[in-house]
Amino acid sequence: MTYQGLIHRYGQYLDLPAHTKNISLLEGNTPLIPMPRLSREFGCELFVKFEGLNPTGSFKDRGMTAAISEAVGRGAQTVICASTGNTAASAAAYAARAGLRAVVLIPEGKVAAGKLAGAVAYGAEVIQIQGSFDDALTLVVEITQKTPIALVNSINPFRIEGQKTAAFEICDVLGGAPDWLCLPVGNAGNITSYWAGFKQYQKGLPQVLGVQAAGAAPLVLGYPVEKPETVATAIRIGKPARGEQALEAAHESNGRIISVSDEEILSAQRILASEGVWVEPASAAGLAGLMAESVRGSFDASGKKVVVVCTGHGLKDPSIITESFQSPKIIPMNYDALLGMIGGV
Ligand code: AN7
Repeated sequence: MTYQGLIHRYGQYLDLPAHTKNISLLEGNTPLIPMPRLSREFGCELFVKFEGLNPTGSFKDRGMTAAISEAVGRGAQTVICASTGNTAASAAAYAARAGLRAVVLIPEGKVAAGKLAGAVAYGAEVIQIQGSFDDALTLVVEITQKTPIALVNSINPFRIEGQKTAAFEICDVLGGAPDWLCLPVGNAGNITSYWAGFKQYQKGLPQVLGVQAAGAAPLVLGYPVEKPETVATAIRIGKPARGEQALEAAHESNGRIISVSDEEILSAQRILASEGVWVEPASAAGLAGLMAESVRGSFDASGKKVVVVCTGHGLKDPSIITESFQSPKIIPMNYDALLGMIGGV
């Protein structure tokens, strides 16, 4: 049978109410890409779970199919979220599919071009707030408590239900859980979901390495960050809604949550791209964390199965790349000029 999306594929494992009306863009079923060069370097079997290949270009679609399906089934007419960008684009697409109105709140000037364009293209009402993601989330929580507007941030438990499916897919492909799972941590919905998913599926448990950006690392510091800053705008979050659960996942799995610098994130982004996988900066944090840990000698990957979760596509944030190189050279339209430019072949 052809693939029919996550609720169809894994619905029996998802705690969704009976009124749920399946709204799907055939999300999920993303590839677990072997990375032979990185595997050799670390002496392990390293895979990238490339979540950038979801319908709107990020892992958020897994939770959004569930959240929107539940909301539309219960008769909601408007959904709202705060977002660093990917949630906004995903909510906009699934709301469009369901015929709902979507309102998305984003931090002014801090959302990557591909995400903002996505939200607009899918027809969401996009509002910038003069504040951070955390401020936007506070507003969204208040308005959904006082009005019938449905909240689709990952505080919504159905988002977590949907996002558990990534853990199921990894187990199904590998025939069990990997030894390590490395992933970025922002609002901490994803790490919470993976851990819940692995526990529920009972095909083994990975150790979890959660990775925050150094300028937005409340879970490493142990207190909220008032003014988070990082090149990885997706995880520019100072007060994660599911922070406690993220720490629990790290602790229970005998893993940890660490932080990496923006330079380490961008370097990991380049390394992934050099093996054919272009991800947005935040999505490279998992690999950056793995690299930082192995340089410190606190991570022995040898002989292990390691899954690095790459949460969003590189196309989401092209300016990170285009700002760092000069425009391609221009030549006259003739063969000699071309050969001259290419040089020795
Ligand atoms: C590419 O879109 O919070 O720890 O509003 O876009 O589950 O928050 C995005 C988060 C990692 C962190 N990678 O996941 C939003 C938003 C990418 C992301 C994360 C995000 P969580």
